[in-house]
This record gives sequence, structure tokens and C-alpha cells, in this order.
Amino acid sequence: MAYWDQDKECMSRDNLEKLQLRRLKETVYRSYAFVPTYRGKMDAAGIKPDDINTLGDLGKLPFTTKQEMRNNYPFGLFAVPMSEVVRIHASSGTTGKPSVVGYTRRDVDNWADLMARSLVSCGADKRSVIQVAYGYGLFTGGLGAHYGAERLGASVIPASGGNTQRQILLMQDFGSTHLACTPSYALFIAEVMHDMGIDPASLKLKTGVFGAEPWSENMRTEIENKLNVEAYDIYGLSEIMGPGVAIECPFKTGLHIAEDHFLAEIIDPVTEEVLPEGSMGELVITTITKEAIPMVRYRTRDLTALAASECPCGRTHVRMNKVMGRSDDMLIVRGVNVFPSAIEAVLLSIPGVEPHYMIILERQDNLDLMEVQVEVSEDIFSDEVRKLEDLNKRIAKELELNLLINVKVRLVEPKSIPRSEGKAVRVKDNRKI
Ligand code: DLL
Repeated sequence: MAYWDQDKECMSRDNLEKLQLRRLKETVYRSYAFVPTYRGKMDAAGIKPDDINTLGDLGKLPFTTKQEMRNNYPFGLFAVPMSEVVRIHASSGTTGKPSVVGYTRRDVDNWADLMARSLVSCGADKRSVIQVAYGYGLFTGGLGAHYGAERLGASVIPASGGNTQRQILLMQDFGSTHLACTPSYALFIAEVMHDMGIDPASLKLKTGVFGAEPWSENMRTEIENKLNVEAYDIYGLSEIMGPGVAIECPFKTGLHIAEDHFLAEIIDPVTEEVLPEGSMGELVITTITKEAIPMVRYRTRDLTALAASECPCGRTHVRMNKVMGRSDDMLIVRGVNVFPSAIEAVLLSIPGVEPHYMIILERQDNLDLMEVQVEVSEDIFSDEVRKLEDLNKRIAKELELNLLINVKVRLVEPKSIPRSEGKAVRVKDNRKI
């Protein structure tokens, strides 16, 4: 098994927890001393940095939310003067002001290191040719993957997102071995490759490092088959660092969270109660090495569960399940909670259905209506009408069985659902609520 930093990745639990406690205490002291918002909240909760003496004391600290990031736009949560900040990123989200994050030189250094660690976990090494097709810019995907690949000593192709035919030519001519992009863009690349008459097996491409949006296991199988790669899931968020917060290992039983830099908890998103290991809930992360913008108990809104059991890869860091969605992406349709990822999993389990879909919500006479538009493959589309009707019925039935609500299914022509070069948008909520 190859590691980037075996000492840290395979640390005994005992030593890891000692390191975590020391780093947590430093983080809490610095946050209290230098970030007025944190100091105000801790004072209000009657907590002083000296009250944090065990890892269990983490639960005494107040949560931080995306709203607080916005209220402090742009630099209000920074714990260092701007002269120490060497990089700024931002994530837009769907509404309101973006979250703005800063990095000191050491933060960028740690991030590069964690991304190198992530790439090694996906089988990369110095000889790899890594095509970074995440967007470069304020989004953390492009530069995050780029610095990690360089730190590893691999050859980086800074392709950024878009210009799909050129992406494929680069793969052919430069012999890319790894592709880093969103899973939805990977599918689009596979589709364009097919249209160009290029067999993915003729390329050197062997591995995909895909993240930045939720994707189901069925989507993994689709991408692996269509692009002829082994697909790994990578997780991260700007507020905490960017990509590389957690990464799959070759055993793919969850994503190892880099616990020497981040503490993970799962809470009930409604009661905010910390849940025991294995429970599904909202992931809360505390950074313990970040200098420019330490995050104390940041509520990610991402829904997952943690597994601390031993992993055959030898890494001791806790694993998070594939993210099933964000609590704020959860659709409430006639009172029933529906996750787009659950719809995806059902659709992709049905033969003839393409991994392209759009969920459309309307409200008529105070009643929610959900339509799922689904692309079907060329051969099915040109089949008899009766077969299409049967498929339509089957999809509607399976969705109803799994989601427990009535869904209108509309089969649409191949390639009619918009493709994405970054994070896919798969829900159109036209209800005026
Ligand atoms: O998406 C960072 C990133 C870039 C991660 C490249 C992986 C690869 P943000 O734009 O701030 O940062 O969006 C963060 O994206 O809270 C999740 O909801 C979602 N997300 C990120 N990775 C995954 C994943 C980047 N592997 C938000 N699975 C997070 C599911 C993911 N959702």
C-alpha cells in the first residue's frame, strides 16, 4: 500500500488523539484571541479556551454556520492580518453573499500536502500525468488539485473546466493517467469521447479523482464503464480548506477524513445533538491546523455517517460515507423528504436509462408536483412507443416504491438535458414558497 505520509495516515489512535488535542487547544486559543465573532460566542456560552482539556470538550464549543461566514463577509473571520494571507478563494452557493476564505503560506502548504496525500490514495505517483479539469479560479477545485499534484511531483496539466474536445485531445496527446473533475463532467467527457469515435481504452487514462458534488454508487459504475477508469471520490469544502478534506482509499468503504488536520462529528441537523458513530446526520468539522481562518464546529450541511472500524488499507483515520446530499438540498415534496441522490440511485439501476436527469417541481392548487425528466439511450428511444411507455411506467413505479411519493416521469430525447462542466444543476424548483 502506498502512502504519502505514512506516519500521519497510519498513526496509532492514541498518538493521533494527543496530536489532535494539542492542535485543538491552539486553534481555540487563537480563535478566541483573534476572531471577535468566536470570542463573542464563547463568552455568551460561558466558555474560555482553558475549558478545553479533552477532545470530548469539543462539544462545549458553539457551532459556526454558513450564515456567519456571510455575515462576516468578506474577511471578518480571519484570524491573521491580511499581510499574512497569501491566497483568497470563495464559494458562491446558490443564494446570498459568497463565503470568502483566506490561506496563509502554511495553510497553502498543508493543503498541497493533503492533496498530494489524496492523490497517492488514488494510486498516483511521480510518474502520473494528472489532468486537472476542475475550474481554476475562486473555486478551490482547480488550484487545490494543481498544488497537490505538483507537490507529489506528478506532471500536471492545468486544463481547467470546459472545452471538452480539447480535454480529450490533451488526454490523447499528453497521455494523462489521472483525470480530476466533477463526476458530472467526467460523464460529459465520456459522451463527447464516444461522439468523436475515440475508444477510452485506447488512452492511458486509468483513474478519476471525482468530487465537489454528490454522486451515487450507480453513477460511479456508469462513469467507470463509460470512461474506462477506476473512479475515486474526493470530498472537501472551501470553508474548511477545499478538496482533500477526505479521500477514498483503494478499498472504497468510505472516505478517510484527514484527522490530523480536521475533527469530525455527526449531529442531528434539527436538535444539534451529537450522534454516535454510524448514525446518519450532518457532518460538523473543526479545523485544527488552519491559520488564516480557523473553523470551529463548522456545520457543513452535508449528510453522511462516520465509520471508525479498521480499514484494510492501514490508514487509521475515520471514514465518512459517500455524501448522500446536503440538508439544504433536500426537497420536501408534499411533506415527504426526497434527496436528489436517491432519485439518481433509482434511475441508474434501470437498464436503458442514461445518467442524465432533471427534477422539476411545480405547485398547482397548493399541491406539489414533481416531474423527473429522464434521458433514455438512443436504441431505446428509437424503439416502439409501447416499449417506451413500459419503461416510463417502470421508472415511475420504482421511484414511487423508493421515495414513497407519486412522481411524473417524462422520457426525453438523448442529449436533451443540459450537460455540466462543473457542478451539475439537477433540480429546478419552480414552486413559489
Ligand atoms: O467543492 C471543494 C472540492 C473541489 C471538493 C474539488 C472535491 C473536489 P465548495 O465549492 O465549497 O468546495 O463546495 C463544497 O460541495 O459542502 C458538499 O456539499 C459538496 N461536495 C464536495 N465534495 C463532495 C463529494 C468544493 N465528494 C460542497 N461528494 C460540500 C458529495 C461533495 N458532495
